[in-house]
Amino acid sequence: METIYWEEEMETLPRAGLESIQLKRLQKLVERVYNTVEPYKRKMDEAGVKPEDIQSLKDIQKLPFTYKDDLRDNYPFGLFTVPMDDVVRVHASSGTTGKPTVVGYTKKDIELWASVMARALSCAGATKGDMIHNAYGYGLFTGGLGAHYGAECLGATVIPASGGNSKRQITIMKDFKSTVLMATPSYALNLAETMEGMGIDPKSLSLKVGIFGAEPWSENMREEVERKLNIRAVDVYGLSEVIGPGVAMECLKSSGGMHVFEDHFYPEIIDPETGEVLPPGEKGELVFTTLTKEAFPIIRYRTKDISRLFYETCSCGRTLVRMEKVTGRTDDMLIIRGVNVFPSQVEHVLMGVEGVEPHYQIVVDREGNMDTMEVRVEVSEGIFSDEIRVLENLTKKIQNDIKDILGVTSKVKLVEPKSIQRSEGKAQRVIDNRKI
Ligand code: DLL
Repeated sequence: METIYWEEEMETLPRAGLESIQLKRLQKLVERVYNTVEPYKRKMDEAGVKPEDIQSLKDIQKLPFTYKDDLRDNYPFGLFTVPMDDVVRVHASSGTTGKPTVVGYTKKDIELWASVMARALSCAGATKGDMIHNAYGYGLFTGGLGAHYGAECLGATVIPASGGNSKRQITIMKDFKSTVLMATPSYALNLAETMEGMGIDPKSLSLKVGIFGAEPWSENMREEVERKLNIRAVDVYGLSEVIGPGVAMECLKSSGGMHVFEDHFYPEIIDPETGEVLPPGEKGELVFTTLTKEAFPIIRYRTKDISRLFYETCSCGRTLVRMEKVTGRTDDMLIIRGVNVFPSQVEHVLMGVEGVEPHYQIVVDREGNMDTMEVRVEVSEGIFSDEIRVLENLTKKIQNDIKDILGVTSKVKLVEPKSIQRSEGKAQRVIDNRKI
């Protein structure tokens, strides 16, 4: 397959050239933020760093981190660097824990966002000839509108489907001959299942590729979605605090990892405990600095997402650094009787077992002083009506696999097909009753 670039010059620049652009942009950004946003100035003064101290890219390490709490403390618009007259759009996170975090964009920011999303779409081989079915939710969530503007910028045709109303979505996908599907991976699965229920063979659709993100999904889940929808499935990463979708994107040739559009978003990997920057290839917390955003730039934002960075040139020709698939966050790690468990590890185990469906939930509770973990997973139709012995063996197998791979004892409950709530956006995989 031929590689398509949206901004070839930037994407294939030798690293020295790229780094010199990054440094110039960083210096300008720090100067502007220091002089326009009081909370940034205060934090820099406390750390004893001035804009002129940024003489090399490495000097970024002198700058203080920004946390989600900084956004909350300055709710709603306190970290914006331009007058509200210049802000043309705001988005916000759902704020399930505390106040929502609000982000803003100037006209130029919206253009930048559209262009990075167009670059992301190109990584997946999309062109102006494509019919892009956008099932990311439209609204305060950045997924829907972010993907939408990117598809338009590319010159493709976009179907603004949003989440929900799955049967109608499938009819539209079939009738309009959608070639690209954009959705959360859990909603893509929901669509695949609805399609099956409608008796529609995915091979009869025109879909070629799915661009899935906004939540963690394992390699096993990728295989499942690819098989069920008869497509290539690629990963897109982003977060509203940085811009929304379009921060990084997997290409069709990469043997793993998403290209970070680092001429705009400067990534670092740090040790989440000490804050020290880790060498390339080491696993840690992703930190981002936006180099070119106007209304809401952010410096050294602690994403809590766990990843690694690889600087080798990809076989697609892009010189942009790649970030490993995000499989967990520093704050979604469950500690079950002292053992660290990531929901993605449970997903990995489940997807490797024959007879179970990719619909599961992890319920954590406390009995006396003991943590308990119950994994509820749907079994396939055939298995559910099988003899009790078959079900018992399957339960034991899952329990043993979880114990072997994760090192934790869990209860396993096989549940009826279609009994776990389906996602129309980001799936809720964990119910932690200990926090209630
Ligand atoms: O989820 C932006 C987005 C929309 C990305 C559509 C991709 C597609 P937020 O709602 O601010 O923004 O959530 C950001 O979601 O810090 C990660 O924890 C998680 N996340 C996003 N993309 C991925 C991914 C959007 N590809 C938070 N893999 C991030 C794993 C992801 N986690």
